[in-house]
Formats: sequence, structure tokens, C-alpha cells
Amino acid sequence: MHRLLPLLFLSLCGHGLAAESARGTKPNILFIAVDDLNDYISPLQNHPGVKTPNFERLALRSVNFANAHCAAPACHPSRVAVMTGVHPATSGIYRNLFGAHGPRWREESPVLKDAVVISQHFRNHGYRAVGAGKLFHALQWTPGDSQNDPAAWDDYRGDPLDPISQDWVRAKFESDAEAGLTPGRPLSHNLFGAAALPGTDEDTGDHKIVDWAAAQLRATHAKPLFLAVGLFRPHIPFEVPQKWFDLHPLAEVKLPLTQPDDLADAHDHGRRRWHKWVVENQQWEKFMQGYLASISYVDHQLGRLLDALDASPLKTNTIVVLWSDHGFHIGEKENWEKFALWTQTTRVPLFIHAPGVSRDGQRTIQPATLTDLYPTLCELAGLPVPAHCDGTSLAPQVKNPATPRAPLSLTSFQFGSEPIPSHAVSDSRYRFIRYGDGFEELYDHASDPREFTNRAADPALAAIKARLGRGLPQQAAPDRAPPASSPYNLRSSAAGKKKSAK
Ligand SMILES: [Ca+2]
Repeated sequence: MHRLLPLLFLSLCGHGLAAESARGTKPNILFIAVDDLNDYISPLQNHPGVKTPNFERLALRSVNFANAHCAAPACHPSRVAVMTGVHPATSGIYRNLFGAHGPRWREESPVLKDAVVISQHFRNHGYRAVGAGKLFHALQWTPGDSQNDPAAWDDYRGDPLDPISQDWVRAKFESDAEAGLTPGRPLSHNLFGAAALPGTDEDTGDHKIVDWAAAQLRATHAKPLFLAVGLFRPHIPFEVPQKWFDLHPLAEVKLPLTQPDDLADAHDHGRRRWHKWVVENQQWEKFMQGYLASISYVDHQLGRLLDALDASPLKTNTIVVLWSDHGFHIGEKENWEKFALWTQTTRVPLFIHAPGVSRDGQRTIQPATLTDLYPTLCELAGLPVPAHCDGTSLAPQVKNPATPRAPLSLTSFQFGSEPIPSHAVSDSRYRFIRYGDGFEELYDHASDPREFTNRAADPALAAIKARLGRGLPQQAAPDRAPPASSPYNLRSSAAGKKKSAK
């Protein structure tokens, strides 16, 4: 896809798009990833009563891509796609693949073998690249399971192959039996839950990561800086200090708008037992409170990061980009978390500020895919775009958010029950999904932003469906499995042996 992009870039780069200072130095990059953050934040307005002042602050100083979608609705494939610029439909990395200790994705997919990670690409062009927290996939509760590529960074906070598990304490909680809850909670050990953490913000992982990033911003660097910051909340478990829960009193928590029998005309995501357990145990409001509390917590951490940038020498010459790896359901369509292809699952916050270039404070509904980030940052910084990148630069929309954009967004996923991958595309109005079993869904966001009514069989929309269908991959890569034998398998690595011996 988009193999002509390097040629297009060469024709553009002489026209002053790069956000370079008057001295001709390269702009710094502040690259912020937030885990499992959906469109409830106030600049995207998809949940009543949510106030995220620091996301609003960021929106005022960037272009808000309000119709941006992940490349895959799960952490590992989404992040590999962002960090390499290679779409799942090209790589075949559609699902979470666990049990790795190193960049095993290079062996999971042949086309990723020599793909250059975005931080490495900037290093290759004179940058110092440093990172902290969750950038490639990792979880709080699986120490050492990380597909980060340590070779892609000059410096990383802590262990790049165990970037977050040491940082997060657990909340005190009752067992489900003690709490009178029925057996069958999804996941185990209360990982799918909401509870206040003991201690203060200073004891929490994302706070420590922002402290580290702030020190990087204060330091003097001989080279331009590529600083990547991966924040873990609002990912489950919904555990942050009590004060963030206090901002969202349980009695005032609103549930999402839902419609009975919404799934009657839709694909079965296979996760209804999650919602069934939540509703039967009257946990829906409590979990919504926990998710909103976690959003408020991460909004605060974003504010600290922006404060650190504003107080630093890098303030005026730094491109800022913030993205989340996918959307999130809090009971919409009887789903929780992600692993589906509706807009609730795939829409992500995406903000881009480029000094002297971006039309800050504006929003665009032109469709974007997170694989567009890699070529966008290259273009804004005046770097060539590697040939392996699938995306199309968003620089025209950064310059003028009203600029029409031809490529549709593209999100791909492999459902476990189906033989081939599923794909979803959006233009600025419609969304079309074709599943691996052939089932189709078509939604008109002008009249149905919550995708309640599937109009794939509506003759009035046949031409639109055909047009969007032409945006689906013609020959998507087959789903890849974890390599049985790999030096990056957690069990075969020295770190994995050490951890499993504990
Ligand atoms: Ca429906």
C-alpha cells in the first residue's frame, strides 16, 4: 500500500514543510502513547460530564484528528504498526501474541524482519532517541513479557524489556467470594476491576515515568531529541489513588447510551460473558467510575508532562504527538475492552502539534490510521520515509485540517473463530466492516454515530458500500503465530528463565 509515498515526499520536502527553527536545526519530538484511552476525553466528547483539562490544553495547541483509528484493536499489533509503520494487513500481526522478551515481531512476520523502528529511524538521522514506559506491548502483571526493541533507543528508563511491571502497586481488594460476587469474573486475580490504590500519585508508575521524561526535557542535549513516553493508565486494572475516584462520585456516573438488541444485526464479538458478569454483579457503574478515574489520573500526568515541556529549553521547537493504541468499550455493544472493529473499539485520540506548521486548536474529521504517524513525523521533521512504511502522511491536514484526504482509515483484526482477517474502513461519514466470515456492517455516522443500525443491506447505500469496499485490502497477509523457537521467547531467554525460577 502507498508504495509511491517516498516519491511524493521527495517532491514535497523542498517546500518548507519541515518544522525547523530559523537556525535550521531539526525539531525535537515528544511522542506520547496512552494505553487503552478511548474517545471519552472532552476534546472528543463521547461521554457526558468528562472534563479532561489537559487534553483540552493539548487540543488547543494541536490539530485534533477526531476521526483517527488504530491499525489493529489490540495492544501488540497496534503498537508494532505504529512503531514500524507497517500495517497488520501487510505484516499479518493482527492479535496479541504473548510470551516474548525482545522484538519477536521481527520473527513473527517476515516483512518486519528488517523494519526500522521509528526511534531508530530518527537516530539514523542525527537524533538522540530515549523512551520510557509502555511503547511496545507489555502488561503490569506479566514481568518480562515485552516486545520492545532495546537496540532502537539510546537510553530507556529502567529495563526496556520489563518497562512497567515494577512501577505499579496493586490495590487492596476483597476476593469475589468475600464481596458476594458470583464466580466467573473475566480474567483472574481481580485484574478486571476498579479500586483505589494506597499511597499517592508519586507511588504510581505513570507519575514516575513523567518524572523521568521531565528530567530528559530539562537536560542539555547535543542532538535533537526524540522522547517517547508510554503511559499505562487507563488500562486495566482501573487502579489509581482515591482522589481520582472522588472526582467521579458513583451516584453521578453515567453509563454509555446503549440500545437493546443492538447486536441483533451485528457481528458477535464473542465477549458477551464479560458484560453478563458485570451486569449480573451490578459492577457497571463501578467500573465506569474506575475508567473515568483512570482517565482523570492520566490527564493529570499529561498536564505534568506539558508543564515540563513548557518549562524546558525545548518548548518552542518540539513537535508533540499523542496517540492511544485503540479505543475501549465500557459495555457498549455488550463489550468490554477492545478486540472488535466498531468505531468505539478503533477510534483513538490523536493530536499533532508542529511548531510553525500546525493550525493549532482546530479539528479534522478526515480519516486517519495510526500507521500514518511514521510518515507524518518524517515529513514534519524533514526526514525521508522508509520504503517499508504503509501509511500516508497527515502533514497536509496538520497544515490545514480542512484538506480532503483520499485514503480511508483501515483497521484489521483476526477473530479467533474465523479463517481470515476482518477489516474496517472509515471515510469522513461512513464506516464499513467486512468480517472474516463474510458478514458486513455499514453505518452512517451522520444519523447513527453509535452504530446501532447496520445498513449493509440497504439498497440506498449500495454505491457507498461498494466505494468503501474498494478500500479494503485485496490480499491481506495471513495471520501470524508466535514462532515456537525464538531467542526472543520469554521462556527461552535468560531473563525468562530467571523470572520463571522465582
Ligand atoms: Ca445494531
